[in-house]
Amino acid sequence: MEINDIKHKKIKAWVEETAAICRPDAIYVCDGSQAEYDRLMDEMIKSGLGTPLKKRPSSVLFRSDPSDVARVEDRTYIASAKEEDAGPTNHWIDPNELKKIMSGLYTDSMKGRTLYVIPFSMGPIGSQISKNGIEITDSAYVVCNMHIMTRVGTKVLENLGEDGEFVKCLHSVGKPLASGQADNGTWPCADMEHKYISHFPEERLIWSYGSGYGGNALLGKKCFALRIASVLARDEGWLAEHMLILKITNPKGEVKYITGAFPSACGKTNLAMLIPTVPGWKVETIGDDIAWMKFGKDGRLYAINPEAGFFGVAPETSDSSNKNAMESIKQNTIFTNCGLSDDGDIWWEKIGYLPKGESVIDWHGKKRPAPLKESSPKGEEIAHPNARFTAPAKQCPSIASEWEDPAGVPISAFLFGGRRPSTIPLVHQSRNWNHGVFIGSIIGSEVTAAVISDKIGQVRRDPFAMLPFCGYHMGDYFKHWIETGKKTTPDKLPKIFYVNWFRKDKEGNFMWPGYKDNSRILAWVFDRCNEADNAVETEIGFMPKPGSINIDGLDVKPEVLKELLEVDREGWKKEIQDVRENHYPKFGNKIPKELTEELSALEARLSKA
Ligand code: O2Y
Ligand code: MN
Repeated sequence: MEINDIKHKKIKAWVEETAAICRPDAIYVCDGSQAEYDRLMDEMIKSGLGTPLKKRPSSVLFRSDPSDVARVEDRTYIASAKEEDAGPTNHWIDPNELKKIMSGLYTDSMKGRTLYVIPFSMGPIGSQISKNGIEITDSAYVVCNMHIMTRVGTKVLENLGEDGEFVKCLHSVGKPLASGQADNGTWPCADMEHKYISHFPEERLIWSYGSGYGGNALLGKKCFALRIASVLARDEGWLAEHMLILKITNPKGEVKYITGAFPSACGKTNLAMLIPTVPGWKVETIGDDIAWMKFGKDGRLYAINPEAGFFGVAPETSDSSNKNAMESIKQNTIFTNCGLSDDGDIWWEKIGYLPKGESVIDWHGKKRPAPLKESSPKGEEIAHPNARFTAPAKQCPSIASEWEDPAGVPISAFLFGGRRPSTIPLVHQSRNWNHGVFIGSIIGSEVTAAVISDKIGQVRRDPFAMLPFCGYHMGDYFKHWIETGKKTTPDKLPKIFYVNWFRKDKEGNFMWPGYKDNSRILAWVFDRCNEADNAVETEIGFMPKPGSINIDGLDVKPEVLKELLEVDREGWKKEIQDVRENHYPKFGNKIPKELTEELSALEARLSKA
């Protein structure tokens, strides 16, 4: 498609304006077809950037530059008009100053490259909950990833018509080519100090420069679907959350949908694709990372997964940790920064088997002897620890038939979790909505020796798992959650649960098996949503009645389960002190009074007991 085929005047004008600054050699408007995807992939393979995988049909491996392997939080900005609106947990720069710096960088930045226009929809096209975006990029790798992660092409332009609303997403890898110069198979990107991942919330605008990787470059995901969408959600009265979405069916055939927010490294993708061990129950996937939720006419919250694919962490994904993910990546998958084995397949640490053959090529592109162990010392990994697969969600065996329902699915429960070796029990339910918002506001994970830090043992709080993704002041975000609870009757609101799969005993061993057996907790949550008589009221909320968690066939002793489900009063008192002295003060006077009231009420209940 050509630029003159664009009927939407504002889109056409924006593309022309951008091209006049970035000066690409060519402009191409993506139609979203398979032929387009195949052509761009072929070009990247011919140029030496992509390596086709003999063992996986239509799948290609890419290796990025070592400076470009993950989201760059230090270079991520919320350039709101007022600094106060970005809040203390975001990097703020004056939008005019930032635009000046970045306009300089964008000038001539696409020379020698093609400017691709990607019309995309976050969510099923035409859904009342979905939103459109246009990403301008000079990276074919980004175009192919966007094909998988979003709905791309002519059908989106048709949906936009002549004046539909869209979010402007501008991306350049920041590596212009001189005449006759080529990348020669190397990953184009700019130096770290020139990478900028910038958000202008008032203009619903994203400018990304210098990185071609993941969340920095696939602008529909973290930049749009969370940072900009969280602002839209606040202004329009809905929720844009960093949450997976699950469908659960009980042995009677009754269905419920739940969402869940977890900080990173808590097994969110594994939970999203869980194969239950509890007999008669079925768990299916609607989404693994992001949920957009709006109230329906019936007063319930309906969720869609705004994405169409998974951008999952590869290392440690195996048939035993996540069989459904392994099935999802058998074909039509883009792999980035994985190892390559002699038989032409990808390989990564803890994939569940050793690579075939005598050598492997690591993520740097270096040939090495095939490993004899499934794990590698830190810094010597064959696959980068943040190596990724990009796979179509429809390839997941556990994908629910209604995952693309434009109406969304009605949500019965929210799960909040974290990696907490002590204090937080296996599961408890909030007393009410505001208490649940309080729980969401304090979640986080304990810093372990796996990270070099002087904060070992301290809780790194990640409210609602949104710390790097909230596009405005987190105190205002808490307020938005409190206000959301007033929009319908309490019976229609999702019930809120706090789960912790990561309790450890005195010897440092995990007390709960986790993974598939988390289905036993999901079953209890499900029954709670039916007001089952399976809970007791405690100071911290509702907890499972003895015998109400099914542990048949599980190697967990009843006394261990009892300990997992006890209220650790001393631990909670320390928790309250940390929230009061260290966590909430970060948000200044923006902390809603409802949350400090919840904190005091919890303290009072614990001191009475
Ligand atoms: O490193 C990146 O660019 C990807 S980050 C990511 C990808 C998929 C799902 N979640 C995340 C995250 O950081 O939460
Ligand atoms: Mn995520």
